[in-house]
Amino acid sequence: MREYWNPEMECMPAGELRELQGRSLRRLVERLYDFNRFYHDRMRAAGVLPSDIRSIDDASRLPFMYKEDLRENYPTKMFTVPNSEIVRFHASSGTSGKPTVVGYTKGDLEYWTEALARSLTSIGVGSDDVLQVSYGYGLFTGGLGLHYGAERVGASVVPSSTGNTERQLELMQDLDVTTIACTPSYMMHMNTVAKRMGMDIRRDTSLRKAILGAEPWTESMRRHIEESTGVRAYDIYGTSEQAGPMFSECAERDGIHVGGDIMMVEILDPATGERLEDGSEGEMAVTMLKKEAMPMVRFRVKDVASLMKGECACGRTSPRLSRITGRTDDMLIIRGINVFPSQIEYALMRMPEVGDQYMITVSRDGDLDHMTLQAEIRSEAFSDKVEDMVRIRSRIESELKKYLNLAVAVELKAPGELPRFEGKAKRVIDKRVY
Ligand code: DLL
Repeated sequence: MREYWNPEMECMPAGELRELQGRSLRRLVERLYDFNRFYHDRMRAAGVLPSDIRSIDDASRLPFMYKEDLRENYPTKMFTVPNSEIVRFHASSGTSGKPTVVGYTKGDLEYWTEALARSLTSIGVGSDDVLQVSYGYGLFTGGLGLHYGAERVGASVVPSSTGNTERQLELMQDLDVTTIACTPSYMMHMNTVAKRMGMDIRRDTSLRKAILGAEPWTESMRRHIEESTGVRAYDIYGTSEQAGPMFSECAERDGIHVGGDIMMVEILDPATGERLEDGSEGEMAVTMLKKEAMPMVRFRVKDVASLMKGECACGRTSPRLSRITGRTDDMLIIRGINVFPSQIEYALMRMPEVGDQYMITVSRDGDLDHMTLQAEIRSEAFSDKVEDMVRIRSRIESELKKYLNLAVAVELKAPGELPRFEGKAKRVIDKRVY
């Protein structure tokens, strides 16, 4: 079993890494300035030229990028390579009706897979392991990302994707799965279903490790999962704009190791955009140093975390990220699917029967997340006939399913029935306890 996948990069002295990052950043910025109208204009507006970027310390002179920029340039105007070089697309929820589309060149798939090979090796997953990938395959990056990373380290992959939990558990048992990759809530759900089937994951399977991410979770959830299933659980992080899942904790489980040659992380004061010191919590901005198709420079991820001080006992010198403790925007993650309240509003606004007032409640029933939407009906559309109301409700439910790719239970309300707000409207109640 290898200790490090890429010791040269993972254990590079800090000074050398900064130099490498500086060179990569300079190259990236030169390319963007010359070949992409968006970046060119942004840099000019900020009064910065590629020649101003001499080292990584100059990064703070570069303008930020936001998710809204991706939306405005939907679907591919941010791409900096010809279409012939794109070999894959993924997509994630946008803040309104359209998703964010991410394109990948062969080179992008390469650094993504490399990042995952490093992460899996650091967790101790290798050719003796059978890895069940229970993240969704498809437009979501979790399934295919873990899949190729696991193949790269020589693990045997069970590409079971999400759903059909009983069958997944049978496969886990029959194929001697040692490691699972899924969301923490799906891990808990699997355990509940296993119990229902008379199966004890600890006793009846070879599962010993779980690579969990794609949604917020906490140390108490980790303890709960470990105590109830006997696995050792590791945190893995990434976003589709970065490529997908990429960086994880190592066996020490003392922070998420970020491949500094691949991604530069800054922690910012969300209000001022000023860079904060290591150890302070703030909003992440990431610069993808190797990304080709759709570069990200100082992209405001909206996740809240800190960069950890000191070095990890595992010997890797790479920067370490704390757990993600929250977000600076209102994005919800429900069953691993990102949902912006603005998307719901956008979908509702297009339905003539629906009024202006709505309320979203998210709860956890057992281990699964549920979303309920209460929506006021316009007086013109309101009817005493139950069948009319049922028809409207089903239509709203199916429209929301189409927009969000998520089942939402809808409750119709009479005009004036929902609370009004004098100040800022509070339209989301999240009752989940992490
Ligand atoms: O969730 C990629 C991923 C797949 C990560 C599988 C890990 C495992 P998106 O759908 O773009 O990509 O969602 C990204 O999910 O900005 C965070 O808010 C949240 N998130 C991801 N990992 C974690 C984590 C994938 N370990 C958004 N802890 C991010 C907390 C996480 N939040």
